[in-house]
Amino acid sequence: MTTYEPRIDGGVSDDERAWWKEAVVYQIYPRSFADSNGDGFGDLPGLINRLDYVSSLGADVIWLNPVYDSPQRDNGYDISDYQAIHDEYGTMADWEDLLSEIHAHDMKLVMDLVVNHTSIDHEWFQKSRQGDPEYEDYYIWREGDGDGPPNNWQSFFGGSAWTYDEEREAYYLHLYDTSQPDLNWENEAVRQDVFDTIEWWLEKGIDGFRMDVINLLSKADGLPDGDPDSEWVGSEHFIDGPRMEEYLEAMDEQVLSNYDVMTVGEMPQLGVDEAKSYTGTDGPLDMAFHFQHTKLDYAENQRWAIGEWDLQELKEITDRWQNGLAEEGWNAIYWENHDQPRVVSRYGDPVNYRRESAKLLGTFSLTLSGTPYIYQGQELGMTNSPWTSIADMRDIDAINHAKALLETDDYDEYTDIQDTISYRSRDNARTPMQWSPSENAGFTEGEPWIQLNPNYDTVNVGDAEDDPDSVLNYYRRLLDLRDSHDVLVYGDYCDLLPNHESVYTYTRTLDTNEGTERLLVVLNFFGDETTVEVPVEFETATLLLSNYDRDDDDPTTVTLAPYEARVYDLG
Ligand code: TEU
Ligand code: CA
Repeated sequence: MTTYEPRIDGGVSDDERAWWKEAVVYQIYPRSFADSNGDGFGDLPGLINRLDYVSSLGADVIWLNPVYDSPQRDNGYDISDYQAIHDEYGTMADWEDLLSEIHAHDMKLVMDLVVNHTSIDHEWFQKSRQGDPEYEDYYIWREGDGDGPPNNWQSFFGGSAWTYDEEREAYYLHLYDTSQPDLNWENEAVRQDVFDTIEWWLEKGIDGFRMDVINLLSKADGLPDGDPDSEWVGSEHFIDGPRMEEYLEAMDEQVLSNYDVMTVGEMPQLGVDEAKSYTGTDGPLDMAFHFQHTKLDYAENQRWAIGEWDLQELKEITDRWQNGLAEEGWNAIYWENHDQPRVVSRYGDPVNYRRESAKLLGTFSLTLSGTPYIYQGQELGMTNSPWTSIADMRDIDAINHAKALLETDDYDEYTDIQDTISYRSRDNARTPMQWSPSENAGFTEGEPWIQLNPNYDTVNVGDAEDDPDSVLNYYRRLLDLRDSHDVLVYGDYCDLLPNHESVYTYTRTLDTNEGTERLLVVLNFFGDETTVEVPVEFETATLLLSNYDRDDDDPTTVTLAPYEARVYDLG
């Protein structure tokens, strides 16, 4: 395990410093990372073989998506045993090897914690549905309202959030798939079991948790109907619910605070004020994922409708979060994860400027205030895949929504909805990691569980390693830059041109005992060349990094090529 050593004296107080603020996190979706035994399914031994690669990127922490025992209806977010490893991933001994290998590489391991719901296959649910007195209240069971479900809440994956169970003769609540019943956090025994599970993993020596939909744990008293017109019906009654603070504080006090670990909450519909109380000085969590910047390309607030995105809106959101958490709380910065389409295909140009726009978007993530997260393949500039038939898709969310759209009178066949579904499907993030141009991109020697992105012949680790100009090697420079500049971690953020339509430019500033450190970031978010006057005063300026070959140190009048990114040191 690494111990923290401050990189420069002064400026930042010891209280303010934390290893998880200085870390860059690399997210691994193990099912799609590396297959060691030819069954087409990524596994832990495969991942262990690739740790040199992850470490060569400069990552400090690995966040591993769920590898617990699961029927895999939602790829492991439906857990049937919290203390066992799913067969296809390997054994608990493999997992222990993984942990010690990660530590031997001087990195840390953050596990996924999915405790809003379990799988219906979990023993707790099996006993609960049978009415076992010890477990009958482990889930949220209700009588129907007449012939229908107890209320109008919707599942995030579509349809009612309630399913009738013949055995129990009652409805159970599931905010996600029908196979993912919500745990009843009101029941103290549930909380205790979850806290024990958390402790069990912490005792194994892990370094933290990413907490799945953690602001959904507390549901409003009486489970009232939700506004039928809202984006997610019922959400005002189950997001940031009345007992959230109490639950998380108990979790922190009883278990988390006894360990030096990091926690990041995944929080749908999170706003800055809530984030402040979850992650501020007295808050139970270190940081939280919000979703505001992942909705820029929604049309009319609808996930299954695609709209044009607007740089102005990205700036408003970013300014709100950067400034809002400047004094209290901490940001988690990301573009991609296993639920998001590939960012180059959303906010870049995957056809004409794939490399340039991938590097630009990376520059943005790695130069903001907050802990940056990189999702596997993002560092290669991986793109969305063509999904020409529903049969090729694996994501329960995309498949459900595709079927629901086809049941309406608006569409007849898949080709009518293909543009939307294939753009938004979470499968875009889940195609196998592209290691080489050889068969199946070097991911597996068998039949992959999901089709590969056909562009692996040109977008892959092997080719990127050999090319000094690759997206991969640019990401390495970005991580180096962050590692060698405290100002990128602790500096203040200031948006210099909040109203500019195509250029995003900001400074990061940090007072230290050795003077003021200041970096300037200038980003052209579009495919047209543009000249910008940057309103900044300085004595000396040095260009530290660009995604084009540049040797011009003047940051005041800058002509930027398509998707050009520059980072200057303002002395
Ligand atoms: O996702 C929760 C969730 O609802 C969002 O991530 C959602 O996908 C996003 O807002 C879309 O823009 C988590 C897991 O990350 C996901 O893989 C699981 O399916 C889900 O919880 C249920 O456990
Ligand atoms: Ca395998």
